[in-house]
Amino acid sequence: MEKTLVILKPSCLQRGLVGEVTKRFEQKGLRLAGMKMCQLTDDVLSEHYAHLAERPFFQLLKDAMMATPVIVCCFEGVGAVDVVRQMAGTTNGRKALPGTIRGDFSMSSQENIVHTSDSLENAAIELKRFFKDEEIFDYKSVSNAFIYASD
Ligand code: IDP
Repeated sequence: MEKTLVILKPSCLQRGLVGEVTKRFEQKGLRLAGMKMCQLTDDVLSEHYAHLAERPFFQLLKDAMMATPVIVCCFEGVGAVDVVRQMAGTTNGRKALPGTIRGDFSMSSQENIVHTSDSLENAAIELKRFFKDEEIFDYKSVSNAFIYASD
């Protein structure tokens, strides 16, 4: 099982898509292991988006992520990092495929509804950034036998 971070961005909250997006991950068969609303700060976003620090849109991106509170989620499942990333679609909503979250609900790169971890290594780092250990729950999912079978 892998755990991955999803952030429901201000665009998700403002567009009234929190239930829709969460529903997609739940219906896919991912287990919700943690979820909370929080107001992000410039400091945590500078760390989270450090790989974009030299890009011209860096401050705009951080401002957009601070425009409202966000909801941070931890989803768990077999191959969860890649599954969640595929469900989100490519960064630019205009290029993301229909059927993906960004492809269905976004028309830009900045306001693209969700953040998703891009590797297992980064998922672990990002989950530690946004959650305390006791905020991630390891309860048993009774539906697993009907989601995974032997593969
Ligand atoms: P990802 O979110 O698809 O993993 P990254 O390249 O890590 O993509 O970029 C992080 C976030 O920065 C994107 O989700 C998007 O909100 C924002 N972003 C990326 N490229 C652009 C751009 O060209 N203009 C404005 N915002 C951008």
